[in-house]
Amino acid sequence: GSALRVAAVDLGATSGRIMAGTVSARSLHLEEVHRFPNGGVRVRDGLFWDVLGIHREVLTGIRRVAETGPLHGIGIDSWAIDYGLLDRDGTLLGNPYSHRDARTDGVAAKVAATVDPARLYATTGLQDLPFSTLYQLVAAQGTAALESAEHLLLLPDLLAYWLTGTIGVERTNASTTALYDLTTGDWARDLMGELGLPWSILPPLREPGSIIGPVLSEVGRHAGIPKRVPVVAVGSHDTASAVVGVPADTDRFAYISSGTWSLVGLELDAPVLTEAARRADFTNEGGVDGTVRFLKNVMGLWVLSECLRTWADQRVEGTGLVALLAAAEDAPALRTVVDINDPRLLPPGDMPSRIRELAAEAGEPVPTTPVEVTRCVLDSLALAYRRHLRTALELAGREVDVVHVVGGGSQNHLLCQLTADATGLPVLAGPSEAAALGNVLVQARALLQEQGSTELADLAAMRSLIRRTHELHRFEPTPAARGGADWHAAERRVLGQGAAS
Ligand code: ADP
Ligand code: LRH
Repeated sequence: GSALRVAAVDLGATSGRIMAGTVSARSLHLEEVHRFPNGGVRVRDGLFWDVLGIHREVLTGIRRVAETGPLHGIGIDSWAIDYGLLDRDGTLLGNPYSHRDARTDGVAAKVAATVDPARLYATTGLQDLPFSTLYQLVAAQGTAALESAEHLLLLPDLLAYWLTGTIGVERTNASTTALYDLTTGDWARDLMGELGLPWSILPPLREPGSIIGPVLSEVGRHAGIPKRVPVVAVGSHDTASAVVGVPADTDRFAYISSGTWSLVGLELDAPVLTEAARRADFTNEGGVDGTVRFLKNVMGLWVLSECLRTWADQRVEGTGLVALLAAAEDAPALRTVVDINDPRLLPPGDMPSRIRELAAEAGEPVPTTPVEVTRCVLDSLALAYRRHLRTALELAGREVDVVHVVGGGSQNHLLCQLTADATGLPVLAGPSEAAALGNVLVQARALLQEQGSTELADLAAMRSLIRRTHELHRFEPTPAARGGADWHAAERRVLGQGAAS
């Protein structure tokens, strides 16, 4: 058949991008038509997303796709967990909070006093992130917004609602909220009821690959988007789309979805809900086609980008990303390692000072220069990947031959090499826009199915198409004989610091 051309809206916490994706049986092409910076906006003591600004940028991007060729579909994915509330008129009740906002401080402990953490894990299968949607709703109890709310929408669903007028929550993203029961495949209404939360605000679930509806004609007219273009539910959790976009040609692979967060784990057929998995605080998120994303959230390149922001604010010379990474390559390996998942690194702020504080506390050499801090962050990230990957394999009883690194961080060749060294496994890096590719492919399959075609039938077919059309970078572990560093000893240092996270 002829090529399909769709708009993939992929919203990261650091940047949002809109891509034109063109798909045929043998080709897959992604063109970035619009990119805009994203980040939290602090208002008095709250940290929010500028969701109207994001909506405007999304419309701009979709219009540009439409202006440069045919437009057969629109799909939206974004970071997980955060949400907006609508009142009974469908009006947004305030700005969505960022999960990095402090209002959830202490909430997890409060909930644990009511709901046994083992029961919570058995229901949700999730790592105990302090800022889950569940904890955010508990923090919001008693607020006018929550009391007036009729509908809770996750961010991609809110943006899709503004395009189509249709209310629903896509399943992969629902699975990240801790409001979802992965054993029943439905909202965890009992759990919410026990916590006094209004479960009636949870909308119907929708499947990745289903058609949400056409763009409303008045919306299209204002925004310059052609009439009746279908909005397709993709794996609307960006990590779900990124895992679709992992160009694996075997099932013996691990992945790191490397962006603002690093998501480190495996694709499985069934969740691992053992006591050992709970103690290791591992997540079972829902993937596309019924897969399970068994993974760990690692603090990610957020730490580095907050360092860069701090240095830029302080007008420190030579602190552009590319220059720093080049210099960090020559810095001594594993001089300073810290627990990169320390909760103090979660909120925005002066990250270099926090890294120095963690190093000093741990009795590690305190990094002073930006290059030393950068190297410490990258070494510590790779060390975390090493530990969590090994744990994932042990818990799932699996073995792998390769680690796929996708997302913006796959362009960080130093981090990719360190990841190969730390894990002792070859790393295949790329594509950097795996989430957008996953978004495009799930849309394409849905639209092809509408035409009665069975192309791109499964994840293997999608991945094979990516592999045939995208170049990957390979990194081999450095042998000890050629100066490979002692990752085992470094890991013992961090574990000695009490790293439990
Ligand atoms: P998100 O989707 O969470 O916004 P991305 O997947 O876009 O994040 O990844 C952003 C990160 O990718 C940046 O913080 C940066 O560290 C890294 N990155 C982006 N471009 C490059 C590059 N050219 N070289 C090295 N790292 C890069
Ligand atoms: C990555 C991500 C991750 C979530 C976090 C909130 O962008 O979606 O999978 O845990 O953001």
